[in-house]
Amino acid sequence: MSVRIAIIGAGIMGADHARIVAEDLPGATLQVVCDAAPERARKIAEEFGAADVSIDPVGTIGRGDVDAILIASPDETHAPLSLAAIEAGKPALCEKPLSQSAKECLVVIEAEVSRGRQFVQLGFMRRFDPSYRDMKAGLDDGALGHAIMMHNFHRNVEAPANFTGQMAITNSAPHELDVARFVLGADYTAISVFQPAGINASRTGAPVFMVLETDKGQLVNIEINNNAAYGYDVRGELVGEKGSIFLNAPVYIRQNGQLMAYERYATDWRPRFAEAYRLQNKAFLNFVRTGVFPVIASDAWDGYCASLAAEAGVEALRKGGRVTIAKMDKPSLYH
Ligand code: ISE
Repeated sequence: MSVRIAIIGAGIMGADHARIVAEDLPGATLQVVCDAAPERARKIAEEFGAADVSIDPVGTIGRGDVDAILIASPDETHAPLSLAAIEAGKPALCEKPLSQSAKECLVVIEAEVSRGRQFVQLGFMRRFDPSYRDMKAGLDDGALGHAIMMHNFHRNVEAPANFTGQMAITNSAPHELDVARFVLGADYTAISVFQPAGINASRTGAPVFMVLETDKGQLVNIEINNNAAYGYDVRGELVGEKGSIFLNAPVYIRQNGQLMAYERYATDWRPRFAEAYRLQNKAFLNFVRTGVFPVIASDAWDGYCASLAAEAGVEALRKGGRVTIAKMDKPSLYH
């Protein structure tokens, strides 16, 4: 029987997930599209053939004709709706971040622990991206030797109007905070955050530069530049004692003209990570079917670790200097 999925939130990511479920996920049905704005829900539902629409997220989660939830509503609703899914006993794929507060992530963790199973898969889709996957495999097979540094660049064309300065750390950087921790198999112990001199730091999407230290002694740097102007550009390099691995973005053509060769950048993250989203959602469908949590996916514990590092980053930005990161002991539910 087809798995009936409800999508909560019909914004950019909700629409993209609706497309994937409707067109690229055999065995899943787009059952309900729910959004606070009914016309937005209706538009996406009509475009991708959903059976119904709603403006009530918790009511949608509880419906008898819904088997699994995809949460793509604004950041501050992620944890409360994840809790509602756990309460209803339904698996949820929740967009990142799980919460902007590590304390709130712990509430989700406690809810899963008290039920003795995992329900929430987190949408840190880069773990499914083939370039990060191969980077991790290159490290794990020993070819690089011990990993010592990881460089990360995350650039958007233009920050959305609702983006505050801090959101570079709490909304954009969690991708790198999660994927670097995943690739290195390490945890963060401290973070320092810098901004270039002479910029208006409160400006929407002002650049931020972070340096993290891990419990294996590695250094991880992350540049977030949400107003890079020229294109969506995510780069990374993992440096080991015996070599290094660069990420390549999928680029299918190189154009020549006017004595120049050039490649096109995407306008945002969806084309760059299209395959990662597809594989992530496929893994979620398998999780719903089998109850076995996907080995490489992020879970509520990973969401907590990313939020803890982001919170420390916000503090480091505010007061300057280095902030240590101390996490709780990991409950045995999470591997
Ligand atoms: C956004 O929320 C995302 O999730 C994108 O993947 C990222 O590139 C962007 O910077 C974030 O703000």
